Formats: sequence, C-alpha cells, structure tokens
Amino acid sequence: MSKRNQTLGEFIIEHQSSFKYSSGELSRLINSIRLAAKVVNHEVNKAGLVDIIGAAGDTNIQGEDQQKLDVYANNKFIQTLTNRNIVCGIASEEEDDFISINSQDENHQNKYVVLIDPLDGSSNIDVNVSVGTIFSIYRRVTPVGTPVTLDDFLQQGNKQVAAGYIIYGTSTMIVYTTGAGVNGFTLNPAIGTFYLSHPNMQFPKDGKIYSVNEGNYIHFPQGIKNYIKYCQMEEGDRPYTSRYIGSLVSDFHRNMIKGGIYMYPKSSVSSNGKLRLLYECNPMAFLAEQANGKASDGFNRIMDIQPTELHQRVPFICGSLNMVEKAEAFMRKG
Ligand code: AHM
Ligand code: MG
Repeated sequence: MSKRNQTLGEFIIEHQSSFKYSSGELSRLINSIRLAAKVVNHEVNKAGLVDIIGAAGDTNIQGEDQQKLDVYANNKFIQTLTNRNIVCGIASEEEDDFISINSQDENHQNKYVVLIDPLDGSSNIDVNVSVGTIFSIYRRVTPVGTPVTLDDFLQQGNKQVAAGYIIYGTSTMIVYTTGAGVNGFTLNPAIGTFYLSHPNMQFPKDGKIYSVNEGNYIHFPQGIKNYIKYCQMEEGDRPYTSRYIGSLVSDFHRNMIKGGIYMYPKSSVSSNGKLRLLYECNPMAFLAEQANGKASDGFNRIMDIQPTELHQRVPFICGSLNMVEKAEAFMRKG
C-alpha cells in the first residue's frame, strides 16, 4: 500500500514494534488521543454556529479567563484518557494540580503520564483562527501500582516518549513523534479518518519567516531586539517575512513546513515569557528536534531544563536550526 493512503490507525499498528518500550500501551494511548481529537474537532468546527463561545466564568491557574471550548476540550481529553484506563496520571494547563488515576488500585499497571494543553490559542476561536491541542507523554518514574507523584510530571523534556499536536485549521491534522521522526495526518471529515499526508516532516535548515509579537518589542531583551532588526535588514536573503498568528501550534506548523523561527522571549514585564515549559515548550521542542529544527530559551536547550513546577513558564525560541542558532548568537552578545 502506498504510504500516502495509510491511515493513522494503520500507521500506529505498523510502527508499534519500533517503540522503545513496546507493550501496545503507547499505541493505545495515541489511539485515545486520536479519538478525543475527533470529538473536540467536531465541537471546535461548530464554534461559529452554536452559542458556545465566551468565557465560562472560571479562571485558570494563570489567572486567565477560560473559554467554554477550553473547558470542553479539557474535559474531553481527560475523560477519554481516564475512561479507557490507559494512563496513570494527567496534568493539564487548565487544571491547578495533576490528576492521579486509579491511585487506590494496586493492580493498576499503567506506566504513562500525559501532559496536555487541551486548546492552545483559544482567544483566537471567536475570530475563526486556528487553534490547537498540544500533548506530551512520559513514562512514570515512580513504581507502577502506586499513586503518581509530582516527580512523574516534573521530568526533563529529553525524557519524553512521545509528543504532538492537533491543529484545528483549514484542515484538521495530528502531527506527532515517538522519537523516530515527525509524521502528519490529515482528517477526512466525511469519514472521520486521519490519513498520513505529511510523512517525515522536516524544518528547512534556513528560513525566511520570523514569528514574534512585535507589539512587545519595547520590553524585549536587547539580544532579541537586535535579532529582529537583523531579520528586517536588507542584506542577502533579508529582509525576512513577518508572520504571527498568535496561536503557537499554527505558527509552529507553518514554520516547520516553510522554514522559520518562532519566539516568545522574556520581557521586562514577564521575566519568563508566557509559554509553559511542560504543556507547550517541551512537546514543541521534541517535535522541532525530531524534524531537524531546534528549541532554546535563548541560551539553553529547552529539553534539558529541569522543571520545578507544573505551570512553569520559560522563554521560547524554536524553529529552523540556523535561524535559532543566529538568534542565540544575538542573545549571547546581549
Ligand atoms: P494560551 O495557552 O493562553 O492560549 O496562550 C498561548 C498562546 C500561544 O498559542 C501563542 O503563541 C501566544 O499565546 C500568543 O500570545 P500573545 O497574544 O501574547 O502574543
Ligand atoms: Mg496554551
């Protein structure tokens, strides 16, 4: 069968034995994410039609208003992963604390924890701009059959077993890695099946797109300001093109296909930037490296940062290898 006609279900089965720890558990986990993605996709697509948009009245741990669809996506992913008895713990950007599953059951042998940003960029929903789900999967470090602890979640990104995102865009896609490259699958909504549409995705080594919220320019570190000026300078293949959707998954996805750099640096008003290490930066960094790109906080590899808290934020620079290295050089010069 041509790879291009391969469904995500077939792909998961075919590649199951190549996983480092091949018990079928990780395959079932990715299958559950696929299922929840379809359900959330259905709801996101209806956003313009039904009265579901707007703050639900709750405020999340970061003090931001939750949109109703955030709540829906959060519940749907947690429900799907819990009901199917596949993971031992879940942490979500929308939950204050992690969730321990079947912590009372000694026979509970599940090994994986999932960290998830159920609907990233949700402020874009009411203007019909793409949003995404980001997920990150680790093996627990505490013994199976015991309740999970914070240590199971505060692992360095380099310990990830799998990571990916779902982009609810002009097409809905799942893009993920299990540490053997990055593959993208596009949903045929008529029959509810994801097909392998983007095998072995790679960041071009160089790019011409820079993505950053330039409205914050005045607050950026000098190194970032200088790099932005470099991008705008007329020399060689520059000036580069500026593209910023304000939806990490969409900006990342475009840059991976076309070549580019995404930056959410620290600033004088937010000392660690905005993005969360565990739910956003680590999974995107794993994907970037698996696609021959790079992810950094300006000085260090994102996946080598030791997390100290669930909702920790870090500066994030990610994309085509040469562009990220250039931005790092500007950061070092200050
Ligand atoms: P969220 O998790 O509250 O949705 O915030 C994350 C989003 C990213 O998708 C996006 O890149 C960034 O916030 C945009 O932030 P800003 O509006 O400050 O540029
Ligand atoms: Mg988010």
